[in-house]
Amino acid sequence: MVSARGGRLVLVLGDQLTEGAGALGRADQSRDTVVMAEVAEETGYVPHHPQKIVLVLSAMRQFAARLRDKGWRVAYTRLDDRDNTGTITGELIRRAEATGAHSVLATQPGEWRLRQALQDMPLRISIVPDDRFLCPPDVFANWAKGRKSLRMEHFYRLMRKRTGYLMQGDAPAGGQWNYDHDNRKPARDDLLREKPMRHAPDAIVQEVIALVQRRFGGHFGAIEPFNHATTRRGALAVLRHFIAHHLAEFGPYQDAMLARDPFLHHALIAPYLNLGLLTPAEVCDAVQQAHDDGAIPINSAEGFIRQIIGWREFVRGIYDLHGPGYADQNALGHGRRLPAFYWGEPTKMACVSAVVEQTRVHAYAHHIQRLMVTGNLALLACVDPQQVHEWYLSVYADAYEWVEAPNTIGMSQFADGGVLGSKPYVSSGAYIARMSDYCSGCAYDVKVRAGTDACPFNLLYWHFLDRHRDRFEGNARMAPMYRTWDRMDADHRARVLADAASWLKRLDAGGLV
Ligand code: FAD
Ligand code: DLZ
Ligand code: SF4
Repeated sequence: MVSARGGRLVLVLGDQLTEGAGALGRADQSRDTVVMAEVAEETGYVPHHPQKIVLVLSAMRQFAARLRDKGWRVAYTRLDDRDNTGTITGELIRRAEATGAHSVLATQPGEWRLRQALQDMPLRISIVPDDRFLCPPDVFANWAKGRKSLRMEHFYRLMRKRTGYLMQGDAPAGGQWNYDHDNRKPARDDLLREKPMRHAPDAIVQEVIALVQRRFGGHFGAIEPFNHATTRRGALAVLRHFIAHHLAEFGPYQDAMLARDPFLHHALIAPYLNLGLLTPAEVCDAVQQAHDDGAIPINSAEGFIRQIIGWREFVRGIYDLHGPGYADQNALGHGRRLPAFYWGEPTKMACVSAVVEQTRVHAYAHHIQRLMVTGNLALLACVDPQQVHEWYLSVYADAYEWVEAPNTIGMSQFADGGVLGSKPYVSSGAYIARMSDYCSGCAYDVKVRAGTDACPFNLLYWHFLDRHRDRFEGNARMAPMYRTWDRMDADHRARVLADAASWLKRLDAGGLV
């Protein structure tokens, strides 16, 4: 393919599938060539869940077809093309030689790894900001400058004022910034709860499923049934479905967990936001509109908008601000191997088993399942945070390092030493018992606090606090837990610690725990 005279290569990565944004928004259709490439380096930096690979490659192929229909010249490399160099930069160099293009226009990649690779490439490159985010990096950096600690809640208020979502003049709609106290209800099984939309794989998706089956069939995770949208039209339909059927109940039930309903009232849009098939602005506009129309109570509208303009933008800001190496941190010095049950081996813990199984089948778990079940257990069991990070980056359809690492390394594992959260998210089994129906089907007893029947979360919780006493005792939010522990009978405390140690020993020996 020969580029028009003076034309550039315009790089579109697999998670930059947004028309009119970043480099695409600045490209010249009459002269430039869009470069998209399925490459081994991207499909192989972690053992991605097969559904995630199918999703990304299918969405890339659908997007390239749409660009061509709209008159763009697209140089597209398929994973099994014979001359595929295996890397994004290799493909850019190859396309530059083939087309005679002298320079590359790119949107800043999400990951530091690729940002570095593009800078090191022997081609002239111009990198423009990723303007799909609502908070430009300099605004985040200015907000963070001089602050002793970075807390999402403070950043979120700035974002409410900047964007105007759910604002009445300078005041928050309804009089409060945050309605979380209305939002902690456990859920019940409900056959009438609307189920997720179905997305029948079209010819493009079926072809990619066959490719992924051949090349990545051995990875953890079921390939089929594959039920993700792969086009913008499909992603918009998921957003509309969520707003029509689930948003009103999103707030109250966002922390609830049910063994037989992995999705409850969650939006299921993170894969599409992260690929670029939806933008955060249009998602929030739609939620604001639904609230203005009177269909959505403020606690649900606020709870949802906070996730997008608060948490999502906040973790992006933290990742950008920290620089490369965010995921390498290990502030608590944890080193245990990630237990085999994270990869589907059996466990007696009903909660962990249910979350891992739905992850295998759907490449999905909602926030509280990630944070308070699998994340909580890994932290309590002192698992090496890099192995935890690799797991989360692999197994979810929405996982990209810029969003996954702050959530895992920071929020979930406290491995950044408290940059992202003021205290570690650890809990005993009581929290899981309150928010889910897992415990009724478990071999362990959540009410038992010591002995072989005791819920491991109960044992490990105190073991963790005891082990990290020096670090956390002085933390105002943790001090009450140490007071509770200290008030317990000394024999009981010794027994809990011994039982936790023997549970961990059985775990390390590969026993069924
Ligand atoms: P909903 O619960 O319906 O929430 C709506 C939207 O808000 C999400 O689609 C997402 O875009 C945004 N959101 C909510 N919470 C967060 C958050 N903490 N950080 C960023 N965005 C948020 N999210 C990812 O997109 N990719 C990841 O790789 C990822 N890894 C995570 C790892 C751990 C250990 C934890 C605790 C959380 C992680 N999250 C990640 C955040 C959250 O779990 C997912 O965004 C959410 O479960 C996606 O499902 P949903 O679309 O149904 O979200
Ligand atoms: C996740 C992913 C996968 C599995 N494959 C590709 C690919 O073949 N080509 C591509 O351009 N992007 C892919 N991606 C998304 C990238 O890994 C993503 O762009 C970087 O992690 C930066 O966020
Ligand atoms: Fe999980 Fe403990 Fe409940 Fe079992 S008893 S499901 S391990 S919280």
